[in-house]
Amino acid sequence: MSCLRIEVVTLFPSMIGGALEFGVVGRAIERGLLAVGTEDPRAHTHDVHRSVDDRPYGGGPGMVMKPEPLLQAIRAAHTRLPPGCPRICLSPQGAPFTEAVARELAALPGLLLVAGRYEGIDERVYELGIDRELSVGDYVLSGGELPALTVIDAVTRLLPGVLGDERSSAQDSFAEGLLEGPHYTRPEVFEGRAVPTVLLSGDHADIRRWRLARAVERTLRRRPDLLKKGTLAPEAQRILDELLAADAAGDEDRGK
Ligand code: 21W
Repeated sequence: MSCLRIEVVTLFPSMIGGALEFGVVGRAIERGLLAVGTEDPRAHTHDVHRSVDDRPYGGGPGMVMKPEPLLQAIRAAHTRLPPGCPRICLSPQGAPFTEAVARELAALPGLLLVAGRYEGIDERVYELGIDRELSVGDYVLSGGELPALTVIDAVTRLLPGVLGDERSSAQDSFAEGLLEGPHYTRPEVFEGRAVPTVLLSGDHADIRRWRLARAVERTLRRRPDLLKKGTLAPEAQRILDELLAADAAGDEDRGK
């Protein structure tokens, strides 16, 4: 049984610890599949005020994380990991964090995640103590802790033994690269809305085809960007072609 070790450098260690008690990640830790530690840069300050930030050279609004305590915290945390583990800073300037990146990280024995606060981090910390930068999306957050937790969550789900066989193999290859279609459970009619009858039919081939069609349709309407890579399974591509042909016919009828 392999175990992934993650160290998080953060000014708010309890924000990390508190979020890891629940659900899939909490169970992975209980079962020894994941271990998470934290390191607080404030523990590496020596002045009376325990300062971790300072004013930006060149002026401007906000504060910048000072290099000394942050780099010392990174080095202290890195020594608790197997040799060669990547030091990753969560940063709005980072490369996009994707499922492909999560798979890459889940194959490693350890990760060091650096969560920043304030307007930014002194550039020399990146030069001396960071191997790679990741962003979780194009919006402004107040710090790197929620992105660090996002990475931990996505990576943990990919560790062997964390999800049951059922859920890990459930995503069948036909539906790869697609959004999921709708889900239903009891009752059969809820506030006048019935469950689609195909799901009650017991015809598993029919159900699978219907689910794939709903997944393709939803992806086309909500996330057409996901379909521009030409990586659909042949059966999914055929459904997409039919939907696009139907859309084109509809446009024609409306005189477009
Ligand atoms: C955000 C620090 C923005 C500095 C416009 C208006 C880590 C993050 C973070 C943060 C700025 C990630 C500004 C997506 C994120 C993170 C803190 C720049 C402030 N710009 N992924 N105000 N979004 N954010 N200046 O924010 O540390 S990964």
